[in-house]
Amino acid sequence: MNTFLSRVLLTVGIAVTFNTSASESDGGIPYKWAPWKDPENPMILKMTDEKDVLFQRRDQSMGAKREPGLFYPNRYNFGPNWTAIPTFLGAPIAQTPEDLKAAKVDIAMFGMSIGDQVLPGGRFAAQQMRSLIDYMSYPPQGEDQFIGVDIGKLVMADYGNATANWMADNQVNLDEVHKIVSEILGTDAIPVGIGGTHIQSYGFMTALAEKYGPGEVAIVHVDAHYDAYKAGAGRFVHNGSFFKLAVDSGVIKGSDIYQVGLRGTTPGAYDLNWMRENKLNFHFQAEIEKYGWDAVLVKLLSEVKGRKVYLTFDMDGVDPAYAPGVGSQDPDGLTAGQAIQLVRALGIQNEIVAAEFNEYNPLLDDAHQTTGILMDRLIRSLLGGIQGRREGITDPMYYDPERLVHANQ
Ligand SMILES: [Mn+2]
Repeated sequence: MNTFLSRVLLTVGIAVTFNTSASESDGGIPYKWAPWKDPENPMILKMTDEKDVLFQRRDQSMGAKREPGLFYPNRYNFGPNWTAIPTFLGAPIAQTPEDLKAAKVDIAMFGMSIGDQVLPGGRFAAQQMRSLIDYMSYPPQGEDQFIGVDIGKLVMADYGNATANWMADNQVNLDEVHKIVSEILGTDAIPVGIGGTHIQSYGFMTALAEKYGPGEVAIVHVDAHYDAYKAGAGRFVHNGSFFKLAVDSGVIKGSDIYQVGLRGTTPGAYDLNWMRENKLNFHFQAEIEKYGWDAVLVKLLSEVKGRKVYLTFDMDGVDPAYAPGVGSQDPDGLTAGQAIQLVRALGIQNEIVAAEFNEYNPLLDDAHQTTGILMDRLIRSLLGGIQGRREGITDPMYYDPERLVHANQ
């Protein structure tokens, strides 16, 4: 149906509904003045149908004809973001699964413009990550300075954004997240989601459950928050409740969840009991303080050893001293170094099947974009670990000997 026709029908539909609605009101605004909530109104906008412009995908045949493969938008081989049309890590662009397959892409990065945070701004994170004012963010190259592995050997692509609707109840964006993650999983590439807020993890989990079956993928969850709060805000799932719905609806098992960095004012006794009953593997900041980071890291790595891993990394898991630009800050937390070590170690030890870095709020970052640059380095460290594993490194605590001893020692 074309847009004009749907607009006409929408108008007619609303007009008809004004006269035929069986019930008049739910006690709030009368339905005749609130077509969006009349349960019998056939013209209620469904966010995924063509009446909603924010979900209409572009007709790709509008572009120039080209063979499937990567598209390099920039004139120069080399240069930081501000010299270029910005993409994630300066990577070339892929638009379709055929592009990913033709170029044998290893890492398909994509952005999310979802924006439901306590302090909103995550919707801007993907674009900010493409255009950090950071001398290092030139095209994907450069050795990981801990393990001496060149991440430029991975074939990377910027796969565009997975969500367009920034105004809606963010549940409606989850279909798009699911579709894009599924598209990428259908190739040999690893989906790496960048930006947005934590609700999107639900779309990752449903796509992974569809591909691998529930229970096959371990979820490593770095966060100050446990994110298994009950439904609320008129939603089944929001950025603090997605694990609860995922477990309750059978998308994952509670025992698939491995949490690191929990602290602050939640969970309460009821939810902590739910976490225990559902066998979540949690590592509170209390455990890190009591036993030390090294011990908890070793424990976590042994718990997930041998499993496929989906990493969902909330930037507020890191101490706000290192990551001030987040949607819901909590004092204390992982240091930047601990976070970098964790993602690198996971990349080496485990088969990473998906990853996602969220809750970065660039509006609250400092002038030097400290949080954004840390998120960039976390992504690079994960990729370093993944490439290290491909090159035969097996010890998650491996260090490049060249970087441990200098010539005069
Ligand atoms: Mn959080």
